Amino acid sequence: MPRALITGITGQDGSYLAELLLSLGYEVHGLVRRVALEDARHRLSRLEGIRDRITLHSGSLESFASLYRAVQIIQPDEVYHLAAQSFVSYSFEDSFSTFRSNIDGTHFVLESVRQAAPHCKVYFAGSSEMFGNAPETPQNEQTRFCPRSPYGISKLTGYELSRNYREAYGMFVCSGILFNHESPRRGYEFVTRKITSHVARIKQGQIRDLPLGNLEARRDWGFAGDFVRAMHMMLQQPTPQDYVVATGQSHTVQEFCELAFSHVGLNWENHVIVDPNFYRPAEVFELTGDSTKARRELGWQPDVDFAGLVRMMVDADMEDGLRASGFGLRRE
Ligand code: G4F
Repeated sequence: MPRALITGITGQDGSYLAELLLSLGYEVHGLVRRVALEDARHRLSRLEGIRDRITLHSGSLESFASLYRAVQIIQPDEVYHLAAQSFVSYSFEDSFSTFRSNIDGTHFVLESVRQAAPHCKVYFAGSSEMFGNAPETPQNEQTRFCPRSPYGISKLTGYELSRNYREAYGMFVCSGILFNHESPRRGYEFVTRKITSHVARIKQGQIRDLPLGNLEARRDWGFAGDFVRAMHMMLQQPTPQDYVVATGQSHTVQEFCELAFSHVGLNWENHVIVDPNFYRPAEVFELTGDSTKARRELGWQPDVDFAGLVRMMVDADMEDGLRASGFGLRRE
């Protein structure tokens, strides 16, 4: 039975990936912060359905010793390094801690594997934010990186570290350059979940408005459940390589709003307020991915399209709202 260690297992991607690996017969281990183990109800909520089938280990991206210990004890065949400070806006507020978690954390994971389990394969979660304001659209593996945030810089450094460990030590390390991927498990700070959770609360009469920043920003949004399949596929290839993973279709924040509001019979223009507080010091205006290589070499393709994703997220937030207010329970 293959053994996998997932850092960031409590997050959106970590939870989908853990479910996928379990379904493929893996023994799944996750690295979580000690506080998460102490507050399991909230912090492990995404793992609810699989909690008794995975093994959690306490550790932190800030501690080489804890990562090394976990890798040495588990002796994984595959490590998926997903843990990070992943909110771009916050990286402008505290670039120092973003660099510590995302750069040192990645370095610690790579070095732990090199020392304690050198034959283990490693997946590094790169990001389309590394492209920033790229000189071409769509972006592929050859496009020049031009990050526009401390987060993008930190991910680019992690990507270069991964490449260097692959070349210098012959390790099997792949970076996935994933474009935006969303789901009902997305954190509320990201624009898609912010929109769908507000739409549900507006529809259910709890609030009136949705304050947003740049409505013109354009992103290539896919479904996280589709994207974690690509992570696993990369580590099953004969040689380690980096891949862009994206739907190839991009939409503006405004288009996301239009679709989300209209799905529940509302007009977005009656509720969305542009609030300059949500603008970023430096914006990435457009990201659209060209995942030809992943489609050709991995045989990967997404199942959920943009409209399906928006509907899935709004429906889940509507259901959550009804359940919280008791309507859902009464209806059952
Ligand atoms: O949802 P976002 O915060 O995601 P962003 O910055 O594109 O980054 C996400 O995707 C990356 C690529 O996969 C990941 F690496 C990263 O970790 C994260 O998951 O913002 C999307 C766009 C931005 O252009 C932002 O300026 O939406 C715009 N936006 C407009 N109003 C807003 C808001 N973003 C947020 N979070 N909140 C707003 O009110």
